[in-house]
Amino acid sequence: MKVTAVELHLLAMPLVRPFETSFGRQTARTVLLVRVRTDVGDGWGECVAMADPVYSSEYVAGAEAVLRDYLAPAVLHADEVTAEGFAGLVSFVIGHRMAKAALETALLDAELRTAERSFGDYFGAVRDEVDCGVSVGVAPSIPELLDEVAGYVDEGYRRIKLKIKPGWDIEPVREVRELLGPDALLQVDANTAYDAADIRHLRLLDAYELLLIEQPFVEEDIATHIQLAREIETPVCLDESILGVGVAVDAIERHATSIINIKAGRVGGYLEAVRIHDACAELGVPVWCGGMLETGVGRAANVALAALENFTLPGDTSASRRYFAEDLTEPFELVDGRLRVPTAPGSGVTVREELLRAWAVRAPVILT
Ligand code: OSB
Ligand code: MG
Repeated sequence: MKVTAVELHLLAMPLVRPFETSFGRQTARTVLLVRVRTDVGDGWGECVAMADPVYSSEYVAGAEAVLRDYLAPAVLHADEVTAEGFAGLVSFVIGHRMAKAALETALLDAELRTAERSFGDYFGAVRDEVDCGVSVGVAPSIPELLDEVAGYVDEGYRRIKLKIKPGWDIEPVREVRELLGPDALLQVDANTAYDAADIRHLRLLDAYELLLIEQPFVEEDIATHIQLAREIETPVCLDESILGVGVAVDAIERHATSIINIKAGRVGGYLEAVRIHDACAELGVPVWCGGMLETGVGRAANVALAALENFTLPGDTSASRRYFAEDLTEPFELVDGRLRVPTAPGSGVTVREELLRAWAVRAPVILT
């Protein structure tokens, strides 16, 4: 197809409750959306970069600059563009995976809408609904944490993930395990807040039958994850470290991780995400779908990805209302702890253009 325009939409959407992690506290989601206009139709992609470079080095203003100055011109100057050819077209740009993922997804959406094929069908989905978990931020106090968790349990979430950091780890885990009972699925995510000196302390988590501990150490430090995995019974799961299929296979083979969190944005797009899924399946390593507080645009694609065979653990694919009072698309609603995989062409969801305007931080940048 021929790309005729790339639009960059910048929105601010209030979160229904603040989300606090070891790297900071967010009260709103700054969302960068990409729309491609092509000779066969339009497509949307959501950039998962956050407002500040605190989860990874990418951030919204940086992603916007790379899209505007490098990625959009590359697709606008090409005579023929396909989602599958996109990575090759922009391989001269190092990194900036979240920016690349957003544009690749928009291209794929345009392509599949034209072909009348859904993301799920294209990725290789084997189920029509996916088990959902919920990621629970650091709370102001233990009673408030227990209240929040109890609310999610009532809503039907099939797995709870607690954000942890030094000073907020063993006690909240102990209390939540007591609230949930021994059989409930419970895991923790440290977002790189610990270092090798904390290994003895982290071993205290073994008392609580956790599904996994996610990314305790900085993203480039595979060695300390290997050391922890040797010394702890709780499975170690990498998030931030996994930037592509090569790193994933390497980390698995070196026993740094035995479960992988797949986020398409972090690895450069859904095509790479599927490759990681396939490689993990071959190695017998289960995966689950991570989240980045996406709107319905990104959530639709995540849910389709989570419907692949080897996504055997519930994902951070929560319902729209866990994040936003009103979603940018038709809302994703939990039924019996699951979300339905969209079946309409492309992402299967429709952007509500009046909300796009209502929540805009500035007029869209239109590149031609
Ligand atoms: O580490 O998984 C993470 C949100 C923003 C950035 C990083 C992470 C998260 C979450 C929330 O844990 C996942 C979600 O509900 O979208
Ligand atoms: Mg994480």
